[in-house]
Amino acid sequence: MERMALQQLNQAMQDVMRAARNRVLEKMGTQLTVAEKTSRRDLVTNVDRSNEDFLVHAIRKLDPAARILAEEGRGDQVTSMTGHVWIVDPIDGTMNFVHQRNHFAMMVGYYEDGTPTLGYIYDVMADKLYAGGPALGVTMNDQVLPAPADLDLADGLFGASAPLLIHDRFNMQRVIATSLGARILGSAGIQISQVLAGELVGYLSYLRPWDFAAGRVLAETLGLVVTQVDGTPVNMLSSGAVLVATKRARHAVLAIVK
Ligand code: 2AM
Ligand code: CA
Repeated sequence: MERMALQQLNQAMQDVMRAARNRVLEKMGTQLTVAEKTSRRDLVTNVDRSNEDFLVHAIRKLDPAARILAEEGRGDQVTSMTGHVWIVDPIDGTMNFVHQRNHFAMMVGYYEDGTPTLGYIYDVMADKLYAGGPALGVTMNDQVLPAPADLDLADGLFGASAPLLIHDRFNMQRVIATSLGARILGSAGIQISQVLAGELVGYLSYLRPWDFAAGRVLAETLGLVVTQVDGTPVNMLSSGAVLVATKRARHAVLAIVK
């Protein structure tokens, strides 16, 4: 897509994200319907579903060529990254949404023939919208977001997921012991946005495509790196342990992980 067209699409998508936020805030005042998916820790609510419907409908209107991979299944069967692929997580951190009414995000990533092109992470309660892509740069609420400093693991806080840390998967406890400390929030989107903002030097978690599709676009635009925990490239159509980090922190983490 041409730069002008991308700029217009980026503006329109930010409007869509803001409209989605307003709808979610309205629905938060009403009774939630909560269901378990694969376990009692894997939840979906009526708001996840209706927000996904809203986002999928809005994306199809903006981009008739869109093929949409969406967490709650409102999109398409996407089995290749060819063409215009949109990856949607309507509520990231649903456990937080249900129990805290805080610390959850909505996320959309757009890939053209597999190339990271546009990304959106909206921290709903903090009202912080991270948006952009390689051709446009990254903004937070329309202000240019500078690239974070390339800090080493030893010089910053590290975002973890509780299961990886508790079970010491990949030598996570050593990673944390090397950093200035662990921060665990329960939302991949919000923790990745903290890496974008330079508040964390990295984040490592077992993630599904919609958990990191938007974050990958934004992180790579800011000179951060997104890889699998073994250092190999991520695949946008499969789940895995994904590291988002500064270049120096990535180097340190990959030397520690097993
Ligand atoms: P979700 O709320 O969209 O499901 C919580 O630990 C973080 O990990 C959230 O970003 C959550 O996204 C995601 N998550 C929850 N269960 C997961 C699973 N089984 N595999 C991968 N990511 C998961
Ligand atoms: Ca979700």
